[in-house]
Amino acid sequence: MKLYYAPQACSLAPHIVLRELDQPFELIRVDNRTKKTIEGDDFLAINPKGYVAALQLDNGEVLTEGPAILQYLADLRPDANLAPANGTFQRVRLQECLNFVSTEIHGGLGWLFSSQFPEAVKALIKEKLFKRLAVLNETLGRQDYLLAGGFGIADAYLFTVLRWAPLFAIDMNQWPALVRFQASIEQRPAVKAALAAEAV
Ligand SMILES: N[C@@H](CCC(=O)N[C@@H](CS)C(=O)NCC(=O)O)C(=O)O
Repeated sequence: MKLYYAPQACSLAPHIVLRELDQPFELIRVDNRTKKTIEGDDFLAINPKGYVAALQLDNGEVLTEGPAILQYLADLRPDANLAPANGTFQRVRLQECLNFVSTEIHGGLGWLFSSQFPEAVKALIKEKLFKRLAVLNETLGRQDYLLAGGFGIADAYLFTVLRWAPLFAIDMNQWPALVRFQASIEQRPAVKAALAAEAV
């Protein structure tokens, strides 16, 4: 498998999960500005959407969209318990969680990267985002992970996108459970290895 990634980007989540699962994989860096891989290949030919993460399977198929990639990976090794089994209600809870992280947190923070938005628009985005972060703070004040069953793919995803918050002068200390969550996930050997491999 090949994981196309950009440092600090949302592709860190599948990167962490690949390492959590001890899956052999090749890490291929993409320049999001030029849409070229580190080897000079045209990334748009690999993923016409032009964004990371993209996972190329050994049969050549390319899978995109973080929540789909994460679930595909978790299902390769059900014994690792990174996702509840397909067909169970808990799996639907996981999908609820992945969708929340994707649309409300990743989506919200993602807009803040835009240099074209006026500050007033960014303030509105932050106002909405902060309400979502307060909900997560409450959940993670009650339990160590997003789903009660232990560390899973949604945690890797949330950890990844929350790392962007300080880039936008968001003081995470207003959500102490999120600060604790970030610190605890960062201690995982797979997370340390992924961060080191991305050199961030
Ligand atoms: N819907 C996609 C969004 C992926 C995404 O936002 N990727 C960002 C990095 S976090 C990216 O590569 N952006 C470059 C671009 O849009 O040109 C997903 O959930 O995987």
